Parts: sequence; structure tokens; C-alpha cells
Amino acid sequence: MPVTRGFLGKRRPERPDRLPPGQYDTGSSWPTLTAEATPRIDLDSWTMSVDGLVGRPQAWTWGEVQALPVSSYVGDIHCVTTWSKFDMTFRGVSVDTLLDAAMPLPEAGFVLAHSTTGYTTNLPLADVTGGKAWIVWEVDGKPLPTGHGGPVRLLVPHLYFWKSAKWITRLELLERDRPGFWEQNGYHDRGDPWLEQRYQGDP
Ligand SMILES: Nc1nc2c(c(=O)[nH]1)N[C@H]1C(S)=C(S)[C@@H](COP(=O)(O)O)O[C@H]1N2
Ligand SMILES: [Mo]
Repeated sequence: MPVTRGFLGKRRPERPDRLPPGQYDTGSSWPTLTAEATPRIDLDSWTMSVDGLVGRPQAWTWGEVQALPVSSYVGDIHCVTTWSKFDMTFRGVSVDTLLDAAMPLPEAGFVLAHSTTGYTTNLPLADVTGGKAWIVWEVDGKPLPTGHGGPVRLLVPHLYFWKSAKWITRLELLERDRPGFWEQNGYHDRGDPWLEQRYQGDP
């Protein structure tokens, strides 16, 4: 079979345009990264709350959250430990839907995401509004595995994956930025993978 060898000499990422600087394609594997013990969550008592600087604090049960309009993300995720994973499909509810119900006050500029375990991560409100963030319970057509944050995790795919708090239970709206778990331990405050905002001091 005739082959134009010159073009095959060097292995390149299939889609270099999709790989942020310093990242590699993890392919079919999906590493699990958890700072704390994996919790056991009882869906009968689980709630998703939005509170803090909002006009109408909200708390949805599992059944109530599932009755909200479904929204999906199809695309890539990027971990600060340098793996990226392409073409994932997550299904859940847009954070916009939750915030619309809770009606953030004008002075709310930041959000602190809380996990049932005590893990926290902070985000500017602008990074979880406008169709950029979800709470999700399904991945690639299956329930989100417990190790990956099931039953429900936050998904903020345009930022490094530590912002996507597993076992999410609460979004707290704040006037001022309040560093979360990794942000207190040396990670960048915002974490944009395209700007390589990995650690404090990075641009
Ligand atoms: N509750 C909780 N959420 C978390 C973490 C964690 O340790 N605890 N780790 C973060 C980090 S550093 C990453 S890279 C991703 C890992 O998600 P995964 O284990 O599903 O790949 O979850 C993020 N969310
Ligand atoms: Mo991470």
C-alpha cells in the first residue's frame, strides 16, 4: 500500500487545537482525583441549595432537581495534573436555571461551591452563568459514578477540573471572593487552562 511516509514521521496530537498548553490526551481512561474520602450519599436526604446573597434561597430535593429543564454539555475537560479528556457528554441542569430561581442580589459577585464532604472551590459568578456551568448526574449516558462525584457534581468545563466540585450540595453567593480548598493550598484563584493558570503566581 503506498504511503506518504513524510507525513507520518512525527506523532502529533490528533487535535492540537483542542489541547491547552502543557496538557496531554488521556484517551479512554478517566483518572479519579479526590482529596477526601469518597462519601456515601443518601438521595432521600440529599438537597441542592443556592443561598447567601440571593433574593430567594432555594433547596431542591433529588426529585425536584430532576424535574428542572435538562441541559447537556458535550466537550472536553482539563485537569491541572495535565490530563485532558475529549468528547464527554454530561447531562444535568444549567447553573443558570438554579440561579434564576434564587435571584442573586446585585452585590453578589462570587460563588463558593460546597461538597457534602466539606470540599469547597470558589468561582466568579461570571464563570458559572451564561451557559458555562452545570450540576450533572449523568456521564456518557450512565449515572455519574460515586468516585467521579455522583450522585451530583458541579461541572465547569472551561476551567481546570478542580473547580468542578464532586458531591455538590450547595452554591453560596458572596460579595467578595473567598478561596476554596485547593485555592488555599496554592492553586490559582481562577484556573483557566488556556492561560495555564495552574498555581498562585501564574498569569
Ligand atoms: N469534593 C471534591 N471535589 C473535587 C475534588 C476533590 O478532591 N473533592 N478534586 C477536584 C480535582 S483536583 C479534580 S482534577 C477533579 C477530579 O474529578 P474526577 O475524579 O472525576 O476526575 O475533581 C475536583 N473536584
Ligand atoms: Mo485536579
